[in-house]
Amino acid sequence: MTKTKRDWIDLASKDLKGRPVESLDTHTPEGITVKPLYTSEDLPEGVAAELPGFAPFTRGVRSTMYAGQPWTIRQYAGFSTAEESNAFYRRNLAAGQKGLSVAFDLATHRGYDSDHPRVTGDVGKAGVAIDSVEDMKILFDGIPLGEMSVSMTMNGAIIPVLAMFIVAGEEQGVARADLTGTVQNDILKEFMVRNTYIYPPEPSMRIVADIIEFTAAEMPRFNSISISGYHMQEAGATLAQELAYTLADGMEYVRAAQAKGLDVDKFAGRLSFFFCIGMNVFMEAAKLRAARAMWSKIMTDFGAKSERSKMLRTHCQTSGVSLTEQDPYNNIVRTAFEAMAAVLGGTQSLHTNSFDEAIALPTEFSARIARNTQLILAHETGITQVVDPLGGSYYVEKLTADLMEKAWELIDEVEALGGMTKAVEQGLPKMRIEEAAARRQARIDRGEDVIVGVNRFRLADEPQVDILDIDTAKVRAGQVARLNKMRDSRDSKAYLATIAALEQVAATGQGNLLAAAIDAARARASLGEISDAMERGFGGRHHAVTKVISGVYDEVYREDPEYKAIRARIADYTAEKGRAPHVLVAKMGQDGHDRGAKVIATAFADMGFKVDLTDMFETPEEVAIKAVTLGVDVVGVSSLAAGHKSLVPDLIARLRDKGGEGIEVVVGGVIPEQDYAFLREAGVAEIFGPGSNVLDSANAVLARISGVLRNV
Ligand code: MLC
Ligand code: 5AD
Repeated sequence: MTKTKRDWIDLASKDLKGRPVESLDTHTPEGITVKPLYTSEDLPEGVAAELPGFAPFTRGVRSTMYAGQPWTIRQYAGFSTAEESNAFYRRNLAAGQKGLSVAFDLATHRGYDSDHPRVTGDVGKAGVAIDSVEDMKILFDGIPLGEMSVSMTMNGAIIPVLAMFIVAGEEQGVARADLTGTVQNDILKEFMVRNTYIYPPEPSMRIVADIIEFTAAEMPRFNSISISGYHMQEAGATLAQELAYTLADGMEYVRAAQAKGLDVDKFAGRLSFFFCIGMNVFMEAAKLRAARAMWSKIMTDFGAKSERSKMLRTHCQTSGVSLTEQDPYNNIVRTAFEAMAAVLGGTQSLHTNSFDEAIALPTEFSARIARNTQLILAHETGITQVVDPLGGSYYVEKLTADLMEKAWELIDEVEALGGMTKAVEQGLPKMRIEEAAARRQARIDRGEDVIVGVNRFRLADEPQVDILDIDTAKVRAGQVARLNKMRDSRDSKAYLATIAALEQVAATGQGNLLAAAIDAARARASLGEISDAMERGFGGRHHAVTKVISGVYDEVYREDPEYKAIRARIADYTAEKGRAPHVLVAKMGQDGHDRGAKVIATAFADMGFKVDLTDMFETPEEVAIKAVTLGVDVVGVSSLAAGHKSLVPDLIARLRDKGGEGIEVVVGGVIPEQDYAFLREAGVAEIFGPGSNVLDSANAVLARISGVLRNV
């Protein structure tokens, strides 16, 4: 006799020895309840009839998907100089990589030439240093730009970088109409999470629209934007938030382009997307399916007629934040599962992270394993043979629908504020993501979210892995020499005229910024000079307001005995001294990753510390002045872009100069073990690497402060 759901519940209750079946339900951070069993009753209406290649594209944007053509293996990479990165790209392409994806250093991202005094610690560090067309030509030397599709992750300094790419193409003999690739050009999420903005939101949105306009008219094979949720998940967003805010950003860009009078079908087919793929395998695959269905509806509502305009084509990258410094070879396994989820979700292009990611940039060895993870998926697993293999899964179809529902709610909230530009100005999405990040950290610290090798199954002895270290001083010297040579040999009249014209386009709002910048790049204006011209035209750079949110950590931790104990210790300290222990959480250099700093600030404030946050992108000098003026006990530096070896000793020296020698300096973030001795030698009191428990860190900091005051 056919069994019913009722029969299953009875059987399960018996197996659970009387515990209700609902006790197996899990409640995800997205607000979705996941049940232990899904059946045909859970299948949303209409899904059985859906086919790939047709709107709403839930099952994939291509009719045959990987059976017809596999996804693009596109590894994000860049370090040191254009020469070194070029050689690295060529080796990778020879070994099976299919597309390029350029990582620029933070100086370039923020529109500074390598000789700018604010970027001494950043040149060539987290990506390749590019100052001019000359560098760009070297970067793609021997790589035919008419054939190889190139993605460039650039947002703040997108105008000079894309201009230089176009000129490098010209000088290779490739017309701009034949260039193929993608630029990230997604500024809204920079204001929300990634922080490599340069100008205020309004001129920044104009830049995006100008690029969409220019590429729609002149570069038919080029994707004008890569609307990115990746960094939201990295910053702690739930998958529903990542999905919703990414699509809401997309809607805002469509509006910006339409406001320029562009016909939606003329540009929408070259909008592309970028998502993060974390460890929740089925939820991640469902997220990509949901994203496609939602975008198809959104674009239909925007009046798109062409099917191509309604296709959400996406790149994916496995999650950096899911990787651990502890027992790092586990990261190979994590990345493989995440890559599989991306492929099950139907991505067009994929980057797989290297296992040493939580420690440093990939080495040749770790990059090989990361790439081979995709080659094995594509060639050995049989996963490419069938389109949307999860289609019709009761669970995945229901998750797809659940995620859509959650995401529509969040989109409605943003729309009610007047769209994403307004929502970003008011800080709503950023705040929601920071709350989610603090909750996640608290769940990890409490062991509710298990991370193998970190909060469970920890090794007694950690293996040391070889890491890539960049000599920034050497890279910088080479860059400065090349810049000087270019400045000395260029036609200064042409340079001045094109720069003045660009400034004029920026100031008046008349004309296309990219078109003007191409002329300047051709006349050998540097990246910094092009950025500065626009800055003058727009009337200045953007300064973000940093704020400590409170209460989130407390909400999760309130009843925790260890949390209560540290709160009590801080309360005692405060009563005894007549003031709370005071911490300045600092970000220095061009490192924009502020999730860690925000989580620490929130948690420490909830425990009873007095907490101040510096602005983003401070110099050591500025942080030292702030610390001394505020009279803090400790400066906590958060470093995720490898600048710690130059910035932290500099900070300690400046504190000493300014009478702040009693102020302790602690450092947290991506700090390789190899650097611990160096930092301690420089005077760092405590180091908290990735995976540090926040309560332990707080105890250590408090002990330091108490000790310091006893010594006085
Ligand atoms: C593909 N094609 C098919 C097919 N599959 N045709 C028929 N049948 C099939 N089964 C065709 C496509 O139509 C297309 O042509 C061509 O083949 C290429 O396929 P694609 O699917 O468009 O792939 P690709 O060129 O790789 O483009 C993928 C993309 C693009 C659209 C997602 O935007 C992209 O490459 N994005 C990468 C972004 C990236 O690397 N970002 C890194 C961020 S790192 P046609 O004519 O239709 O184009 C980062 C970290 C940080 O941000 O913070 O620093
Ligand atoms: N090379 C390779 N991967 C990089 N990432 C960032 N910079 C580089 C680079 N230069 C990766 C890391 C990080 C994510 C944002 O991108 O995985 O987590």
